[in-house]
Amino acid sequence: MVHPKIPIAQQMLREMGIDLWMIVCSEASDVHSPYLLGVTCYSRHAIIIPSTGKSSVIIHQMEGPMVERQGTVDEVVTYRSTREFVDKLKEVVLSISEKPKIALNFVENLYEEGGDPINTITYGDVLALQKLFPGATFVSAKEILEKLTLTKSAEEIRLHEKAIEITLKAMKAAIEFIKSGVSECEVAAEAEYVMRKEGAGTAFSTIVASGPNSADPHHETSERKIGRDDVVILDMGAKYKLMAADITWTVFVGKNPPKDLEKIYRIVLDAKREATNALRPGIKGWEVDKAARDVIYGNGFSDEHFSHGTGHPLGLVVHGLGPALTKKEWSKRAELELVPTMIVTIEPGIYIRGKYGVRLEDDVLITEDGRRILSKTPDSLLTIT
Ligand SMILES: [Mn+2]
Repeated sequence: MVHPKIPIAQQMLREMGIDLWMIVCSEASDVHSPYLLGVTCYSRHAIIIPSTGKSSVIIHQMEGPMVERQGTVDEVVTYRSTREFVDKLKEVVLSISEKPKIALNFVENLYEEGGDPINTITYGDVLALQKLFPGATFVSAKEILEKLTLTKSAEEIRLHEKAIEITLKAMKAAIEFIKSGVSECEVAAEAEYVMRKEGAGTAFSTIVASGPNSADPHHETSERKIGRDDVVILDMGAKYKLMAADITWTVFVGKNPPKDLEKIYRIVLDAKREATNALRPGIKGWEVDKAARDVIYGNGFSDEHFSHGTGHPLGLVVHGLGPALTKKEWSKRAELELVPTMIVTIEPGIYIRGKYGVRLEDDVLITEDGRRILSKTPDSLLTIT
């Protein structure tokens, strides 16, 4: 069966007066390729979706059969040489139009508007396409990709739920593995081993941040050995059939967590609850962020301690398209509204430089009348003895 979202893309192409949408990539550099083909391909290939008529992919003969078995595009055209790739690409595109208007996966005004996850076509590809199709005009496929990936089908929601279920299993296994003397990377390996065994991959490289490292929100997991009285932040996400999870827990190694740490944990928990309760269709990204930030400000902390946004949409990549759940001053996308069937993360944190940090992150589905929490952190600080 042709991918159910291809007819939606074609409808949009017609409305926008665009002749075709092309995804061209190699080495699995564009996640929208496996999304539409149903399988990850590494050779150079071009997916071509015309505004009317048959979708096709031009792909190396080595990968053609597996794409054909997926059956998500109408036609699989195979090539053997680079010369043949070019010839067949020209043939397919020029049969659609002599002077085609082509949508590509890039974003205009990238630094102002954001949208990094879809800004995947390389400058080299663009130069090659301009040379091949001198009569063509190239426009951004941003709107199409937003429409296709921001909101989820029932099946896609089910896959996200499965990714979340696997992530929670991995989280629990990793926490059970933590003891004084094991390194951050050993804990991360334990989590990722569980994800692999459960049929998933990783949506991003697992973050295990211990002791003072936990004060860096995006700490790069190191060989540091975890010791007694360390705070440990674990931020991980499985990717199951391209759908991601993103979950963060914070734990303490030792019997007696300091009182100020327990207090911070409760504040972050309160901030997470307030932001989660604010979630509903129509609310703007910054309004959700404000609900969390007000709790954190109200307890004497500032943007210096909570240096990132409250959350983000979960897409085909971890930081998906659409509304940013952050301050208006920090992103234009914070003005965008939440819509039903989106999945967002809620992940407030407080970081005390040189000391420790606390971050708690859940994944939440936006429903027609509110929200459904898909993953939930523990209600109190877990202590590992
Ligand atoms: Mn996240």
